[in-house]
Order: sequence, then C-alpha cells, then structure tokens
Amino acid sequence: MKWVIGNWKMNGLSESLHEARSIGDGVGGWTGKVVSMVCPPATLIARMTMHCAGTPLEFGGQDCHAKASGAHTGDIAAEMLHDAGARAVILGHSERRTDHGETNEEVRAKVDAAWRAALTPIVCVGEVEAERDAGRAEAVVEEQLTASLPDALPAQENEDLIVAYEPVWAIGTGRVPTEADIGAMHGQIRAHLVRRYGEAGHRVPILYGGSMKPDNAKAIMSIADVDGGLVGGASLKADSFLAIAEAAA
Ligand code: G2H
Repeated sequence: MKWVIGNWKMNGLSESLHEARSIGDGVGGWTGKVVSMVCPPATLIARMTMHCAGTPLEFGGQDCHAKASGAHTGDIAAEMLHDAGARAVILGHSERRTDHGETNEEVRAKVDAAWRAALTPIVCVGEVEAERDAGRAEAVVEEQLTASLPDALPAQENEDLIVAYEPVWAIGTGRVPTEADIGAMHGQIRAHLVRRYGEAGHRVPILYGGSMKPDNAKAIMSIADVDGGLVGGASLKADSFLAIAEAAA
C-alpha cells in the first residue's frame, strides 16, 4: 500500500472544496493500492469531509496542541481535528519547527495527543542544507527520531504512526536528493523504527516529502522503504495530485 498525502499548508478557501471533490472522485480507481489524503487548513476539514462524502479521500490536520482543551488561544486540539473529520495529523513539519520554534520534545507530546484522539501522527524529520553539506544529515535525522518519537507504539493493528522524511532544502525548491540519498535515509529510518519497535517497525509507512511532482513521483515511490509521498505544492490541484496517485498505484 502506498500513501499520497497532500499538505496544503496555508492555502485554501471555500472554492477549494471543488478541487478536493475532484481529487476524491479521481482517486477511487486506486482504492486498495493507494491511501489518498489531504491535509487542508483546519478551517476546511469539516466542510471538505462533508463535500467529499462517498469518495475514498481522507483528511488530516497540519498540527495540534499537546493538550485536549484549555486556555490556549489560537491552538487546536487533536480531539477537535478528529471531531471535524480528520484521521491523521502532520506533526513537527520543518515549517512549524522554524516558524514556531517547535522542539522534538513538543512533537513527542503531540504524538501522544494524536493517539489519545485516535489520529495517526505523521511525524516529519529532515536536515537543513548546511547539515547535509557537513555530512551530518544522518545524525540529525537520527536525533530527531530519537527525541520526537515515543518509546512504544500503542497496542493496535492499524497505522498508528507515519514518518515523513523531508530534507528541508528540498521543500518547495524543486530540488530533490538523489535516489541513492533518499534510499539511504529511508533505510536508516526503517532500521531505527525496527530497533525501537521491533516487528511493528516494519509496518510504519515512511513517506518522502520535498518537491515531489508528477514527473518524479514514480521514480521516488519505487525506492526501497519509500511508502509514499507527503506532497505540498503539487497536491493543490486535482490533476497533479491524481498524477502522483497514479504514479504510486
Ligand atoms: C514539503 C512538501 C510538503 P513541497 O514541505 O510537505 O512541500 O512538496 O511543496 O516541497
């Protein structure tokens, strides 16, 4: 099974409901081969869930607070995302880490919050360009995994965790690592998950994110331990989302 998850970031208004519906109608042909999901701004989750009813398209949030409720102006709880129709939530995206100073420890607390609300956490890790140039990419990702992921998976059989490798220098830039570099990093992430979670570590999907497009999706999806893509810019329009889903199938 491959995963194509669109991260719409801070893009989308009411008119985007039609785009989501087109994606939902289009992905039906790959049911059983591809799980398709859109993570729109939180304001759209409930409306998209209703607008896309009857299609296999699923929805997720882009962040959540570690607490279930309380005096946290502007924040959103995992329970609220679930209530709106989400089944997953992106956590620790590099834009959250940079724009909001999110730490690995905060991400880890949010993973627990997601599980508490029956959401699948999609935990993002990845090095910045200077770290790769200094030969530290593997060490940085290892450190992020160690500190951002809880020590045990919940005792359930469904997808309880997704990891996304997103080299920060590839995000929105059109630059993509070599297939060898993607393969090496995904292999390292898989080894970490198996060391940490035993057999269950084999069933954690590992997604690649960073300038994934229709023309590179098939090659990237074919790399060992690449279980799908976390797609930004190319997920905003139905035609390119569907081309990536087709490449994944
Ligand atoms: C990386 C990705 C989505 P893009 O952030 O998670 O964005 O595909 O635009 O590089």
